Amino acid sequence: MTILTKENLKEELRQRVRESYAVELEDASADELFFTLGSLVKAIYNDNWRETWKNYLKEEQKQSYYFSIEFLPGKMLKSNLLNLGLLDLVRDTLSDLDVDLDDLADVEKDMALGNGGLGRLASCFMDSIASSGLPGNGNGIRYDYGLFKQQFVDGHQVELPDEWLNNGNVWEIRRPSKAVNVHFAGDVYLKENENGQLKPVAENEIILRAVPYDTGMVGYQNGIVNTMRLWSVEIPASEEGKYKSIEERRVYEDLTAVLYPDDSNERGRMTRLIQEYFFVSAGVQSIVRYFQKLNKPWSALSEKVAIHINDTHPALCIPELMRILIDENDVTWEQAWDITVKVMSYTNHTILAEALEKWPVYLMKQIVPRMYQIIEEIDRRYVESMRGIHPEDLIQRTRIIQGDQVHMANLSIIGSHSTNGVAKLHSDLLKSVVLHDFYVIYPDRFNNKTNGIAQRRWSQLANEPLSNVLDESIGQTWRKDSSDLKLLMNYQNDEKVLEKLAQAKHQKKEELAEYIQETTGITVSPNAIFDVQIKRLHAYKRQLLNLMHILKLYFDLKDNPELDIHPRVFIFGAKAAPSYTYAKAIIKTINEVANMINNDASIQDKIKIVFLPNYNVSLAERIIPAADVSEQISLASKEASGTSNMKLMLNGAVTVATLDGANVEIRDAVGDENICIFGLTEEEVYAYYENHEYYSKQIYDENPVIRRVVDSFVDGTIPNIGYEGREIYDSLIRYNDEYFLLRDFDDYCRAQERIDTTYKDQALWRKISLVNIANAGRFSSDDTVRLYAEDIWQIEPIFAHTEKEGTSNV
Ligand code: CR6
Repeated sequence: MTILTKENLKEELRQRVRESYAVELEDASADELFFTLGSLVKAIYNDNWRETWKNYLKEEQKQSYYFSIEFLPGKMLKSNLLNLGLLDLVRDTLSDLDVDLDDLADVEKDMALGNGGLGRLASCFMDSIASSGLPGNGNGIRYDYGLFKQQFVDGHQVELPDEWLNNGNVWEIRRPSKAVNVHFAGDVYLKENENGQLKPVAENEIILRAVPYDTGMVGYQNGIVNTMRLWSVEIPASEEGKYKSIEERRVYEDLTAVLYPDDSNERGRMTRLIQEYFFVSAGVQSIVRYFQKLNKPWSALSEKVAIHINDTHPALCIPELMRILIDENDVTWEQAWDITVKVMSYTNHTILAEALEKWPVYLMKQIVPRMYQIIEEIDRRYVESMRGIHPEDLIQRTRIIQGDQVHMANLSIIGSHSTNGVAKLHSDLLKSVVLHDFYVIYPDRFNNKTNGIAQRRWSQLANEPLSNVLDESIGQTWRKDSSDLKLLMNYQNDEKVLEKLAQAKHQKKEELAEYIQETTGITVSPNAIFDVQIKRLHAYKRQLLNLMHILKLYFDLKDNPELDIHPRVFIFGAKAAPSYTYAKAIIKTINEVANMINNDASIQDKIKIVFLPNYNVSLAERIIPAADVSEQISLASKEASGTSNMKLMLNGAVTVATLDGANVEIRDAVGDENICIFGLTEEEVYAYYENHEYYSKQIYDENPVIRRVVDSFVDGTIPNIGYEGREIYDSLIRYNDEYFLLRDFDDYCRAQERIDTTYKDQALWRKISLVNIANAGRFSSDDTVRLYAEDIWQIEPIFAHTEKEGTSNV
């Protein structure tokens, strides 16, 4: 073991490049260098990884397992280096070799095994759990293809496969010795065994092998390395003979090929259910196997293990643990149920009814017959236990099996000891509206855990200029403890610090402007306001409201070219689900409006629109540090939390927001004068629902500005759109504007005017921006996971190695 220096780092790299690729360091390609460096970094933390899990075992530490069908870590090289305390050393060493670390880091493909906020949150949690020294692990699926790559062809979204594994994945370790079998389908019936117990007997099952691929989750300079375990499917050797054709085999081999297969057809839905049971069963089996090593009675399981169900996709954890306990280990139903409820906890991430998962009974019976039998029994006992305590209609509304559907949220709540929402408002809405029935039954199970972000990635990695200014002004403690960002409040009136912050922002805007030029050919000025909306494309998030305001501005400028507005670049990043035609129509329309306005010389560059394709974690890292304005404009009550709002705030963007999701808490953190709030409140939205008094057509008829904007979608103003414009028009007028865009439009435009006026007063703007950075600390996922650990999982930080031991040895 030697202490790492530039010299021996170079030597290590030289040796490894020779061994792996038979070239000299100086001749290695970027790919070769990346993989060499990656494997060296892994070798550096492997000792700590082994130590960490051995310690857990030795100390019999209670561990939590975060089951999530999505993880979105993005690129890992720089974050691992940062967390190991090696970023500067490696950067300097490479620079001696004329290699730029950032170029090398770009070689890594984003690990994009998620759709959006939910998956990214899971990865922020992984980072924070390790960084807080908490014994917690991830459990998910190793998809061969990540979220599709988005391209625009003639303004339309086109989806291309994301072949992220093509060149291999340097971070993962395949562990065939830890593989387990997962059983699907077949006929399952109960038969008495020699001891008089009823046990399931299965015939004609399909057995698949789940092979884990482990990735180290490196804690921030604390010597802790936890595990994210992702499962991949294989055909077990014993089953080889069963498949008659390659096609038949292929169906099962492809099970973990893609993330979220299209669920609009039968085949897709089926695959999705198989995926859910696959990673749940494999994960729970491996946890139980670990527990058995401890030689404890089953009653101790909840003292050693906490399983978290991230949204309902892993809800089968509940019947699966029951199955293992009662079928395989002879635990009584009553005891098994008591253990299961203590072990499980659940997070709800949405109030949108269409996103609450339900499975048809016939499909469950077919694919996971034993799970279905156990769910039936859970349901039967639930109904029985509630009779006489609660009214029958309440029981019927909350039971798991209703008609021909299995309600996964109901299963998750009934089978766990904790249900939480992801922001204060969201958790309140769960209690008062969406899950009110359950709140009546289990008031003590409900709690809130406001989301957070891995602040190190979104400040130290993504925004070095800002980080340097922070170091110079408030010292370095914020790097470990983001609540120290508060110290920046002392510099609200310090011209020097304000100026340096502005320069840092300008530098990131220049970099983004360059990237925009390279990737889209659009020239934008870093002196313009960079106004950013980055998130999945969904009607409730109201990218269309943003576009409508842009069109209004455009018409204002056409009417009055001298209109004094500060130049603005509206930047979008958003993917639409492949089958979501309305969202795709909005993408096409934004792209066509962009073409129209960007090429209209009479606008004199006062407005530019840039829709950057393929929004992902890496692109977010470019955009967020350069943003002046953060658009968080969902209809109040619809966005459970949002997390880009937190990342943008941390980088000094000023938020234009409805009082939705975590925006409410951002407002509380910075005060009304440092955020631009507009629009209906959640109470007002619900009042409309109750009174049925919303008529978008009336607003349209009475408001000429709105009429002009809405008409432009269908009257030929915007070139090259056809049915897309009609679809948008119809959604607003014919179908009565489900997300109240017309109602919020005027207020939104006023908010945008406030942004314009404030930006022109640079002294004021800079101060507001500073206040946002200074108050972002409370949205650190370090704090969020600590609360999960204390309130829900009941796990404790382990004794961490000292910094030296943990980070700088090879
Ligand atoms: N789409 C919420 O909509 C929240 C994340 C993470 C979402 C979003 O507001 O910030 O989860 N919900 O909690 C789901 O995925 C179901 C999301 O990402």
